[in-house]
Amino acid sequence: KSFDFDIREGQRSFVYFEAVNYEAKVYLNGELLGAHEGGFTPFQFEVTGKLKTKDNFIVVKVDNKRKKDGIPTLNSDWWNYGGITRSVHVITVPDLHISDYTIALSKDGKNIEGQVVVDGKLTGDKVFLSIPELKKSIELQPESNGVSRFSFKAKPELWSPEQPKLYKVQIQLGTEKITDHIGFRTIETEGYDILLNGKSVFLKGICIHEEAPYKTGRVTSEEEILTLLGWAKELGCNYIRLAHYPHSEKMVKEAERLGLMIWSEIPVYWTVSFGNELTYALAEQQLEEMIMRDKNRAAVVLWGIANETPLSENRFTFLKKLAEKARSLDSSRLITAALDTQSEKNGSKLIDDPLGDVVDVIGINSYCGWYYGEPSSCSDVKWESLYEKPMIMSEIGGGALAGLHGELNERWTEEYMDDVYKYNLEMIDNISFLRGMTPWILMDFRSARRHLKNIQKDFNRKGLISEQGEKKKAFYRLQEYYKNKN
Ligand code: GCB
Repeated sequence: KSFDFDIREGQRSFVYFEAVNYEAKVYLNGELLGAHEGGFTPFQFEVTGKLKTKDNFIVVKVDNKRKKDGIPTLNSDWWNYGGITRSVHVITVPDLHISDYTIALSKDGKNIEGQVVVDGKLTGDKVFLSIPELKKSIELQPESNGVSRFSFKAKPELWSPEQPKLYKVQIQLGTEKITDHIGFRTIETEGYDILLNGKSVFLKGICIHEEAPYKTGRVTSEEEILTLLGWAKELGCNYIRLAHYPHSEKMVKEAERLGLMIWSEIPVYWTVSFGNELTYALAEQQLEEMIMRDKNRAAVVLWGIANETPLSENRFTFLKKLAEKARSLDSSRLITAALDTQSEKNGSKLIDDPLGDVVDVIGINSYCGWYYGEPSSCSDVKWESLYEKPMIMSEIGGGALAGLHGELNERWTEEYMDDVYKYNLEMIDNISFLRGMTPWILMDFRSARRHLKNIQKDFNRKGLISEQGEKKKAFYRLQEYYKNKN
């Protein structure tokens, strides 16, 4: 659809894409603006001086071909919807404008600190930052590179799942005024504990794919977001794992408003080309775009850098570098990865993946009762770890077709799946260093790998809820468990 544009002196304009999966080439009025690779994070191109007053056309050539050296790679257990999957915006700002800001509570919890970055020619211009509710208002003088840092004493009411307090923050530069709603909290680990605002917390979570309830396809509306997050709240969650790629900004913001802590990850999934430098560069770019987008979201407590990546030297080098990059971009959050490699020691599972040394929190995916063992054997599975770090069970679970009932030993029935949960929850209670969990998964989701006739019908059936909103038995078991869990 063509659009008109009001061209004004002293303004710059950008075309901003929330997400295009997977490769995008963007043209404005027949001229190539640029290209982008990576399906779940935002990017923009400047169009100042290129827009006409009438009949502008933006054309996006999208290629969703799977690539061996891409992130993700050829193989994934989700339907990788292609195309322009999120909104596109034309943004206009003054020549001199605020291009970035980071605002957070300091690690010791005593100050609010951060920086505002301005872009454009400075002639003594000042930036004003205010948090009206805290009666705080400061004036900043950007340095010649446009950056102004600040730190001031403050005692805000802290953001937490019980009290997801957000403060209105305003930043002003000339006539430009930006308003955000920001929460303040600290997150750290101490031994086996995860400390939110200095207190040990157990992350009661669930994994979520960005799959729309009822209609399937990608989540596009606020209503769909609220349905998914509403179910997570109903389950008793204080935490969610947004699998296996960055979800929309709206999803993150709504979760924050509802008091759900977040694990957000990039699709370094299974066997990507760990030996390929270009693949590394792609992963790093997605990591950076994810962090840049959500660094002001208090709800995000964990950056996930990988999921179920088989052991190799190349993989270790790749992921170690990625973790270092994440820390250099954002030293305030915890780094994690979902691991599925461990040894057996005296009948116990021993977490000894070398990546355990690199991450702050160890995620473990383990499908006892589904991919190995009888459900009833799971309560006897014991876990040990080489690392004195918190562990999160980042995936456990089993599948069922909603409405299919039968004996406990009949796969795909709600009873079987419920039994998987029953014994896995007993196993979980025996792991002294476990500080959180996100069973797999909130809702059934489409996958090109799941063809079992009459059961899967191209859906992964490990959802606690079907894609038509029917809750399975295991939903209520986990709900009961979370109700009694501190
Ligand atoms: C896993 C993967 C997840 C799959 C799930 C399954 O371990 O991390 O993406 O969908 O198992 O259902 O097999």
